[in-house]
Amino acid sequence: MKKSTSSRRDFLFNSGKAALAVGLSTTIIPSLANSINKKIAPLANGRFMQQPLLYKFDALQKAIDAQTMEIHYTKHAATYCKNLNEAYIAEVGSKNKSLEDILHKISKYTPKMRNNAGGHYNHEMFWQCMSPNTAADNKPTGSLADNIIGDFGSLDAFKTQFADAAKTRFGSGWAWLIKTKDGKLAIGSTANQDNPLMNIVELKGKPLLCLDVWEHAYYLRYQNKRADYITNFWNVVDWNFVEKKFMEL
Ligand code: MN3
Repeated sequence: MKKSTSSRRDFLFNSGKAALAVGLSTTIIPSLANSINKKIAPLANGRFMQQPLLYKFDALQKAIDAQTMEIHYTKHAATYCKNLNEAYIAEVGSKNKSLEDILHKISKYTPKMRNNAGGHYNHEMFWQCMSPNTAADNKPTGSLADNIIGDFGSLDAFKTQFADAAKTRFGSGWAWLIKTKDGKLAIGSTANQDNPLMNIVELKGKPLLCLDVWEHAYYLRYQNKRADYITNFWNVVDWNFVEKKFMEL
């Protein structure tokens, strides 16, 4: 089911104009790397779009197979984006609201907005939390590492707690590392496409790292073994991205 480079290029061409100007045949798209931390804002006509992936579908095989990545990005995530745009037109109309603004006040909106605003935000973040260019002993560094050890005791304790949150989320949802209002790190999970920016969830804070534990994210390769998927996720976590999110105000 692996698509050729040209059909992937066609997909990206059709998915939005921002994809056009950059070199899609390269694994990394440097011009987009700088936009990672920018807010996901609606286009002038009220439409959101998926960011092009910063790597190829088969680039994360240390954790996720190419077919899963392709279906996940081009079907599941694309549908959340499309449905978010429909909800935005119906519920926000011509006003200019960022995705974050909507998520912070999600209780004012319909379940369609909740599911798809969350779905779009979560997937856009998930792709950025992973990188094919990780070392064999992939781990956090710098002040992020210091804070992980300070707040969880050790890196292993942190990983165990995160894995437990991901494993014990019943049904579909996400595991998160967040920064709370008082600057501490915290771990938890949310159901379905909810996320820590929403005013209706228990786990509130700034998302730093997320893991999709919907079956569509791992079932082709791992079937019922969600724990193995979580273990391999550590191989591809982009700790530089997580640290940037942590350092942001
Ligand atoms: Mn998903």
